[in-house]
Order: sequence, then structure tokens, then C-alpha cells
Amino acid sequence: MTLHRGLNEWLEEVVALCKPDAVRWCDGSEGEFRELCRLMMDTGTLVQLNPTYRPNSYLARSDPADTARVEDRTFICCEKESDAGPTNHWEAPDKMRARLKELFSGCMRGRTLYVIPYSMGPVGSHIAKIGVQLTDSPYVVANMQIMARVGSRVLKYLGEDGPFVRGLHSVGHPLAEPRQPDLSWPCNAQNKYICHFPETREILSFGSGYGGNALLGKKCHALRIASAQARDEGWLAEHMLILKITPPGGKAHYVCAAFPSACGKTNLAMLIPTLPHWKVECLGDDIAWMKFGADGRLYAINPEAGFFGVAPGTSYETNYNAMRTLDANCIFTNCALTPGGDVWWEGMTEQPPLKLVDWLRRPWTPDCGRTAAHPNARFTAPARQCPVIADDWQDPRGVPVSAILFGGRRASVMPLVNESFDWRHGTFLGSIMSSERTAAATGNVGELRFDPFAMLPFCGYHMGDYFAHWLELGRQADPAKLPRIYYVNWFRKNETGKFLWPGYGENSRVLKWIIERCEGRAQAVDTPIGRLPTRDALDVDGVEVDPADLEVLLNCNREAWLKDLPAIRKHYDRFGARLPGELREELEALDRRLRERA
Ligand code: O2Y
Ligand code: MN
Repeated sequence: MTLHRGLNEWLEEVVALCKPDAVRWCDGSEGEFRELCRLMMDTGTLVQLNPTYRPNSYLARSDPADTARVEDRTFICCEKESDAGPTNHWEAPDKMRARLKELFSGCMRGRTLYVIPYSMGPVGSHIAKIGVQLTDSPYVVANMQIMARVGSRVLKYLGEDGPFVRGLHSVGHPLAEPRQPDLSWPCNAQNKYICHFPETREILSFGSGYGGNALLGKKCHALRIASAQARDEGWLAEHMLILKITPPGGKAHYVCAAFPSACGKTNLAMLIPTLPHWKVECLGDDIAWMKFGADGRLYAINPEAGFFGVAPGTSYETNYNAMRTLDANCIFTNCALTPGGDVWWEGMTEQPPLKLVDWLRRPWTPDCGRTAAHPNARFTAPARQCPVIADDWQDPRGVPVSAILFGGRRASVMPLVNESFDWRHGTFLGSIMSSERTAAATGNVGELRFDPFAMLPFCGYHMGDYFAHWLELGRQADPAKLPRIYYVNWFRKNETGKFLWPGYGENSRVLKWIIERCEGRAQAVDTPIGRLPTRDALDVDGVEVDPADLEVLLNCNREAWLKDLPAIRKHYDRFGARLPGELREELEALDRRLRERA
């Protein structure tokens, strides 16, 4: 209950439209979490895992038609189509509201409407923002409890007239008869809509109960709506992990990093350095909000409180710290179930168990020819449980950022690490982030897929304007206080397809060079594409990398870069007149430098 008039009026409107049987204000307590999990065990949504292995943890199996974010059903609904830009699906707000009004009408019959007040970021932080999600999904409530700060303390902070982002969500499956049995994963696969109204800071999500479609604090609020808010208010809402790195006997530095999916973002966030006495700690694995402090430096918070990570591929070998984070108090979605009542997924152990129940609840054996877990199977885990969570991960002031990393998955062309000349050049590097198409993706293998700033599916407005916003922040700031910007590539291969760099914990060597550059202690050589480590500046003591491979990793290959330029030009052409002239100039300057005699 609240005295907030705006919230009460909105709730009344939603109740009149959606017609739930009951309304429940979520307090965010442990008791509430356990009660909702019990309720979901009764409806078959959850199975409790064996508490000997994983106390207070559960497995959910979704409808097979509801297993991932649905980009083709994701809309930015702003007044002018041109403001959504070429990378978003657009619909006129009035038209979309009318369509959704029909769908939401009576959609919560037979269900409880849960009111989830949540804070993205530590409650009361000047960088944090409040949202309220109204949902008919107890699965969403339980996951939001892990992923955000939820409940009474948020409501109290919101007061009687505080601003908040409105998020309305329904699985879109009313229970017509009072005693109609529920489905274990109710959804409305034919009518999914994930709609954002950046001008009025609203989210309307219908038909899906899964992840980024339904946990509205995450991608919908913390990236799509927040990116528009950040543009209006002079800050940055980014798809970036945050890590803390401390040299032996030295001062801690904070690094934010943006990578497209399947580039090991969670692994980097929780990396175990191979370099003796270097320490890496985690503040966040997916999203960073950054604001300038009174001292002119850029400060970051992780708006989230948990990790919604991809399970397949996660193991004690690839990410020990993530595995330990999953020891208790987690929700697993679309993983396989072992006979002993634990979860399993591909890559978790070298040998799969002899018998499992797969994510579709079918008996599974290693020779059956199917994967046991869905490739997008997830864990929802409290960040505080991460063994290397930094002690200041919830500092309401945020942490000062020394460096920003961009990266992609490039088998060729991109060196291991490249330092931008300045913020503007760094913005250019972020805008041309790309990976090569793999056989799994549709299209021509090897063709470049651009994902600028890893924000392609998450920017709530025209991406050309987003580039301009980055440039503008750089212009307003003291250049000496801005984070340095780097482009990294852990995925360079030779002609036989072998990775040239070992990756994982060895990436700490690249972080070391970056930190030493920030402290003015490491050497670099100017090249046409940026500043690369000199051969002896990168610490490769004790790592097995062929000197010839190292040469390739730390080299600017002019011919290969020149071959990439037409694809970059074509990528830029998408943004038409809204591509900032400075970025076009950066591209032409790069072209000139590449053609100059070495
Ligand atoms: O498939 C989903 O619904 C989740 S997508 C996701 C989840 C956690 C972190 N990142 C992502 C992403 O797509 O970038
Ligand atoms: Mn992400």
C-alpha cells in the first residue's frame, strides 16, 4: 500500500482493465519468495532442487515457444518514427496503446496482480532509478526479487510523489473458469509484444514470461528506457560489465566493458587472473549506468542486484566464481534435472550424467542426439553470493571508471588490444563493434555483423543520436578525467582455425597493460588504428603463446583493415543524416592513415 497518488491511480486503471482476481503488494521479503515458490511448485512451474546440493533453489521449465528475448516483437513507440531509428521496430504510441488495450483487457482474470516496486541501483543512490512493475506472473516476482532491490523499502523511498518508470506485464493467459487449472508456464506465444514508450517512460509487455521480455527492470528499463533518460539528463546507460582490478600493492581501478552476446562477458566480469598477486573483483556482469561526479570523473553503478546468466558452457573450468555463485538461493530456467534433484547443462561437466530429465521434461541419455538443456537456459543468482563480488559494489556514489573496453568476436583483423587516441576516436571504435558471422547465424559466413556498443537490441532511440550523445559527453568533459577507451579481441585465429590467445584468466595480462597505460607506466606504439602495446609492454611471462602469434596479435594489418572499410561505410550509411559528422571524419581519417606509407 502507498500514499503515492500517481501509483494508486495507475494501479486502479490497470485493475479495471486487466481484471485480476486479487492484488498483492510485494514486500521483497524472504518469506514472500518462499511462499511464491511453494505456490509455483503447486502449479508445476517450479521444482525444488535437492537442498543438500542447492538450498532454496528451484528449476523452471518454460513453454518451448517462450525461451528467449523476441527482438522482432520488441517495439520503440515514440511519436516520430524517425526518432526510433533504423535499428528498432517502431509503432505509433496511440496505435500500439489501442492494440495493447484490447490484449490487456481481462487478461489477468483468475490471477493475482503483483505490484513490484523496484530500484535499479542501490536505493537512494543519485544514479539509481525507481520502477514499478505490475505483473500476473509469480515467476517474474521471484526473479525480480533476485535481479533488483524490491519491495517496501523502495516504496518508502518513492514517497508520495516520486518519479518512477511504469511497467505493465502480463503472460496473456487469463483463466476463464474460476477453477480452470493453470498451465505450468502460461504465456501467449501468438501475441507477444514488448513495447517501450521512451517519451513517457513506460513499458508494456504482453504474452511472454521469459527473461528479458518479462523481467522489466533489466533490458526494458535499465537499457531501453534508461538510454533515452540518460540522453535527456546527460549520463550513460550501457550494456557493460563492471570490474575492479587491483595491481600488487597498488591502487584499484574500475573498468567497464561492452561485448555482444557469446563473447564471455560474465567470464570476464568474474575472471581469475593468472598474473600473480593481481586481484580482479566483480561489480556487475551486464549493465552499467555512468554519471559524472562533482570531481569531473565518470562514476558507474550496476543497476542490477543479480545475474541472469547463460547456463550452458558455464563450468568450474570456464567460470569458477559463477559456479560458486549458484550454490544456493537461485532460480534455474530450462536446465536439465538430474536423478538426484540437481541441475545440469551442456558444458557443466566433461562427462554428462548417464540419465537426465531434459528441459522439455523428457527422459534424456547422452546418446539421444538432443541437448539436455535449452541453449538459452539461464540461472538467476544473487550478485552478493559471487565469491569475488567487490566490497563497494553497492556504493551509492558509484565507482570512478578508469577504462572502457569494447570488443567483439573477430577471427581476423582486430588486434588483441588497441587504445583509442582520445574519447572521440574511442566513440568511433564503439560504433564499429562487430563480429564475424558464424555458421550458426543466418547469412554469409565471415560477413561482419555490427553491434555498436553492444546496444543494437537495447538502444531506446535513434542510434545515430546515441553516437552523438557519446560525443557530446566527451566534449563537455575534462579530457584528462575521462576513462580511456580500448578495443579488445580475445578471439583472433590462425589459418587453421586455432585461437592465437588463450583467453580466460590470461586476459588479465591485457587488463594489466590497460591499467598501466592509465597510470602512465606502459609503452605503446602509434599505428593507423590506435595505440598498440609494444612487444615488451604486454606481460607474457609464463604464458604459452608462440612469438609469431604474438606478432599477429599485436599488429595493425593495414591491408586487412582497408578491406573492412567498405563494410564499415555501409554500416554507417544505415544512420543517414543522423550519423554524426565527427564519426564520418574519424572513418576518413582512418582510411588516410591506413594508406599512408608506413
Ligand atoms: O534471453 C533472454 O531473455 C535474456 S537476454 C540477456 C540476459 C542476460 C544478460 N544479457 C542478455 C542479452 O541478451 O544481452
Ligand atoms: Mn546482456
